[in-house]
Amino acid sequence: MLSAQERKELKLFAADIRIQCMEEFRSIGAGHVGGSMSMADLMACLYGRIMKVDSRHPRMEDRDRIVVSKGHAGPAMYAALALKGFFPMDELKTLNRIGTRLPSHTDRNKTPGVDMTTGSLGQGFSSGLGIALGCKLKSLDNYTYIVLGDGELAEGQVWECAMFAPANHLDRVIVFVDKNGYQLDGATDEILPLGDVCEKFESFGWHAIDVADGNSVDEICSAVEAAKADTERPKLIVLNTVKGLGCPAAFDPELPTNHNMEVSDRIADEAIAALQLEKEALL
Ligand SMILES: Cc1ncc(C[n+]2csc(CCOP(=O)(O)OP(=O)(O)O)c2C)c(N)n1
Repeated sequence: MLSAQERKELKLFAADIRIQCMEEFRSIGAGHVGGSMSMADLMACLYGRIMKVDSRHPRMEDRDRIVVSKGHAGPAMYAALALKGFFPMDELKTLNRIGTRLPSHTDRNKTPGVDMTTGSLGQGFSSGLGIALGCKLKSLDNYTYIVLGDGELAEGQVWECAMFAPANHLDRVIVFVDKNGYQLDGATDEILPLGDVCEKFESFGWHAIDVADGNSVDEICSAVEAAKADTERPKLIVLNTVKGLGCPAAFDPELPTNHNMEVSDRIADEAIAALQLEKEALL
């Protein structure tokens, strides 16, 4: 359970991640707002409390590994990494520009703190399990965290992974599904209904946990604690989140989708002002 101080710090961190995401998008005029903003609280919990990582030694051998398989949400990961000192804050404004270390989709060869190159949906899950298997074979004392989107679950590869992890006793794997209900151009359940994701993974041999409010730092941290208490099975945590949370323009009924949207100065300023108010209310 989080203390009041810990809760406040994680919420402030999440608000800062969202603010920096908006600055990144503003710098290039557009971006994957929806899926970056929906997982900002998860990034805050992982980098603010859960993960064993060191900005001075991003390749430390026994660090926890993280694969953001929904690689288009790289901007949220970059914001967390910059705020934690993995690279200078100024660099956030180079998002997706020629020569940048911050491409729109995460790249392990470019960005300090990024463990796997992703973007082709489904593949990060396989890579993450391969990393976890490697860590297990080396007897490293660490966890591998993998982040999937709910639309990503439509990839056939995901279900190969669902079989692979329990069969290989990957008990130090925690997979999050950022279940924000939407994918690129519509509602996930209209495009390919998922059914009961927890029940499906349980039937494959996973320990699955459904988190009602996946944007709550308390609920995210409690779910990870509960997951770690099971030392036998791989874990899946479904986070019911809101796509675009923190960017009012993402909810404009005229906007066909907030998956990848234009971000003007007006849109960025409006979001940042609201997020600053949210921070002030916490202080
Ligand atoms: C294999 C593959 N097919 C299609 C795409 C194009 N694509 C990029 S993001 C996206 C939707 C992803 O939806 P979801 O996983 O729910 O992500 P989120 O809503 O969290 O951003 C699609 C289809 C891709 N990146 N990879």
